[in-house]
Amino acid sequence: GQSTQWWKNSVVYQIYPRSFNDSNGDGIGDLEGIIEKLDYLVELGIDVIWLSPIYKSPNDDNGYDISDYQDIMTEFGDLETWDRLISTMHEKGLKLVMDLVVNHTSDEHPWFQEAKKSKDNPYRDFYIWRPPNEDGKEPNNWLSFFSGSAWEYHEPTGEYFLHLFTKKQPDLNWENPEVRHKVYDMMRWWLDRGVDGFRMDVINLISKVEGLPDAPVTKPDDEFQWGSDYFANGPRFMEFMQEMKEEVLDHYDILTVGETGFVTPEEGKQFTNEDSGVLSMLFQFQHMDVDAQPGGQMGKWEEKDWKLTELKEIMSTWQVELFNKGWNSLYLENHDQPRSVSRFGDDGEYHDVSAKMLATWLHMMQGTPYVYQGQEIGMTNVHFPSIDDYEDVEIRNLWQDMVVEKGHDPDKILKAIHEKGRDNARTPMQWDSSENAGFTSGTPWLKVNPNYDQINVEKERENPDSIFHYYKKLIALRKQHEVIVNGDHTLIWPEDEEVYAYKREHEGQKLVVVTNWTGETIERPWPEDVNFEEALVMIHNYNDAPDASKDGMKLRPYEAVVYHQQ
Ligand code: TEU
Ligand code: CA
Repeated sequence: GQSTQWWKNSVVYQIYPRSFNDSNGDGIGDLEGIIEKLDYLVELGIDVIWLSPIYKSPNDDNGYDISDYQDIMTEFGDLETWDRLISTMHEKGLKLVMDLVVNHTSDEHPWFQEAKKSKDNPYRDFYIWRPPNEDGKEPNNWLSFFSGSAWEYHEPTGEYFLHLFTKKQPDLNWENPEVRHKVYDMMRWWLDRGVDGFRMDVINLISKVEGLPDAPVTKPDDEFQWGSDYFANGPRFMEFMQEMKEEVLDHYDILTVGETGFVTPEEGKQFTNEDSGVLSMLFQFQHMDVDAQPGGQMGKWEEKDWKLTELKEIMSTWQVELFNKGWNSLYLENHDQPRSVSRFGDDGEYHDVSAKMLATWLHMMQGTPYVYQGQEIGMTNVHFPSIDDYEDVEIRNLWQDMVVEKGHDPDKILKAIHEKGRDNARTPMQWDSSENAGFTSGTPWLKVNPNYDQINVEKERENPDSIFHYYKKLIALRKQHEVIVNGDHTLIWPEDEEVYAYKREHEGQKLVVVTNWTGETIERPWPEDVNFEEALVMIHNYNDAPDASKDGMKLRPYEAVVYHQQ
């Protein structure tokens, strides 16, 4: 390939367009709204924008159900606006990464519209169809990511089609070379239009195990079972990706990031390997599962007590395993995850320091950091009082399945939604303290978080000690110190359940990152191989100096400090 690996020095900002900025008062964010805010992102210092899907879509899953890959969602604008967006971005030195959703299409995509016409339609084999089983039921017992069976019966042709997500998101049949080549053509079309890379949605689900065997019964009371063994990292995944690489990726100097749940560091190393790999980097999910019960997608709704040492084990394994072999992406939030300050920090008393602590902890690691819109101002989870306030199809299906059909306690399910629901990340961006947080002059498609008068961009920009200005510093530091990009990674005090500390080293430069994950003041010895006289504070999340001496340090609630020694 001709990759210059520019993405190793980059920081990416994710925009969920529907919730970012509405330019015309219809309550829905749009491309024009993004153009209006580009200078804000330049000020923050990021290099790349990853845009969640903006293609034509009936919006069953907010754009992750695409009905035309080569046109823009009506609510978001049109291709002319998109051209203006990317050219304005390029003028300002920003790159654009688009979402590539090719495990499935919308059922309103012309391919599916054709496919469902008859069994011998030329497009039939673009999707995965099976006749009913012997009992006239679903072809297998697979559970959908979004509750219920992963199969939907199509009466007129007497067959079921597979949909790992909603029934309006039929899975494409990647075994069919025509499907693959249509996808590659479409990718080239966007790349030739100037796109700087792709974030590949659930890309490691594209190859399913032959015969689509029943999943093992792990929940005997449930009708459908979690089948990821048969659809994640499937037998032909690497082959398909190698083909995509040869036909498309290798011909452009781009960033590719695979959204790959269910991958281990070993697989991650293979997928992102500089010579034989197929992606610049990937999103692993092990750290996002640290507070979820095992057993697949539904596990996230069940609370789990977790220990800091578990997170250390996960993160340091990724850091160490991929060092000089592959490349990590670093994230704590995206449009599918709850807000990190609510989840891992403290969104009450210690809101500001804990948001800064988490940012420090993440941004000082090796990899490409991703900032999700609103993370840079410490946006929090939302606790809507009623299920009717929620829009997300995963949440709605969960409610239908658990409360309406199975009779579970609604309060318990609502609580789980407050903790983990995807709409936590999707409430409109909080720009200022005017009505609807300055997001729209109309009625927002999803309610704003009522704390917008406290937490918003305008306030954050005015206050030099804000989370926003802290993010700016962190992003700038990465550009100034090579050790942040290239240093190796060693855990300090791996058994510690309260303090997460690690060391980065590169060509005589040393960084020591010390973060307190509790709301208590705690004492620790001065880290062993750091010279107290020589160590300088590179960044620190309290306004006064850290309380440290040769003999030890006192860490206040959620305190984070980075020492630099050269
Ligand atoms: O998400 C894939 C995925 O696995 C999600 O179901 C994720 O685990 C979940 O949202 C967290 O519980 C991608 C997109 O990011 C998501 O928005 C889409 O709904 C999904 O694919 C289908 O395209
Ligand atoms: Ca709009």
